[in-house]
Amino acid sequence: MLDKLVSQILKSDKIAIARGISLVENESKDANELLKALYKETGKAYVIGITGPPGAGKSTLANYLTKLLIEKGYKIGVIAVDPTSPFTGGALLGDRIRMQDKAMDKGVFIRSMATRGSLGGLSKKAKEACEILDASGKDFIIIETVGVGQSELDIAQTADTTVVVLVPESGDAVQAMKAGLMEIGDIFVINKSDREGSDALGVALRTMLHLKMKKDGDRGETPVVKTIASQNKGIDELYEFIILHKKYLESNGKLEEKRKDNLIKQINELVNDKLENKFWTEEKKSVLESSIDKISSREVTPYDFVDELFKN
Ligand SMILES: Nc1nc2c(ncn2[C@@H]2O[C@H](COP(=O)(O)OP(=O)(O)O)[C@@H](O)[C@H]2O)c(=O)[nH]1
Ligand SMILES: [Mg+2]
Repeated sequence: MLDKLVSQILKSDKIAIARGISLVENESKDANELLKALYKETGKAYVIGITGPPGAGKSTLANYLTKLLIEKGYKIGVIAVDPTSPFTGGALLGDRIRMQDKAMDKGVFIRSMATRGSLGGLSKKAKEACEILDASGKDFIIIETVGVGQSELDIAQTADTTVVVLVPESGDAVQAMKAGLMEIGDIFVINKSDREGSDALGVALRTMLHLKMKKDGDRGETPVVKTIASQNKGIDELYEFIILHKKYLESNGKLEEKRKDNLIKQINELVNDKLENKFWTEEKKSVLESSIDKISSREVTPYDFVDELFKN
């Protein structure tokens, strides 16, 4: 059964891709086997991360960027990791593309992943979904995440190019810096440029990015692009900057370096998961449960308790 799924995914069959991602999402036992079987075929897609505050226009931007990439003849996968998306009433990813042109729908696979369980788990699942899309032969994969929590920043960081979307009303650039977005952005987008305050945000952003450049050197000024995503404006320019960044990474071995760093992180996470699962046997869990009162009443210290757990 798995063999068939693998070969269908490699043929870019949509239903098979969807099933594969469901296996990953549901933490099915087959998911690991599937990922193992596909691994050799991964590493070919270029991953674009789009992150920023809720409502900034990430989905709208992703939609038009997808459209542009499809028009250029590329095969695209889109993963939207947005725990808030069903409730914000924002643009539903993919709807616009589907409505505009049925033919365009062919080269694109779009999937939303919502929070089921922990966000940390979601970041792992999103990366695994990415591997499935990669193996299926997509040229570009776009991952949309809300840039608010650490694990979402983690997802954005695994992208080859990370696009940070800000809007005039989402507070100033200082806010973005606090959220850790300044550090991870390879390209900054000021969306909703039809609204007041976009020039001021641009000035503040450039000042901060200038300081950042002094710190990390050789790439030059980080690009800032103004867009009006809802009117499909500025997307061409964004695309140009993505390609420029891609060429920059590819030309100096940085892409390979970045991906190797990410692999080390991924392996660390897998080891941690495995160790944790192995460690917390049912017996240990019940020992913890029955000891918590003693620890809470200061009869036993957490430190001695853990030492004791490791002895068994
Ligand atoms: N005025 C204006 N509205 C926009 C622009 N881009 C997106 N929007 C709207 O902002 C809302 C949120 O967009 P959405 O793409 O769902 O944001 P996300 O939460 O970041 O994915 C939607 O109603 C969009 O139509 C823009 O450039 N200008
Ligand atoms: Mg969205």
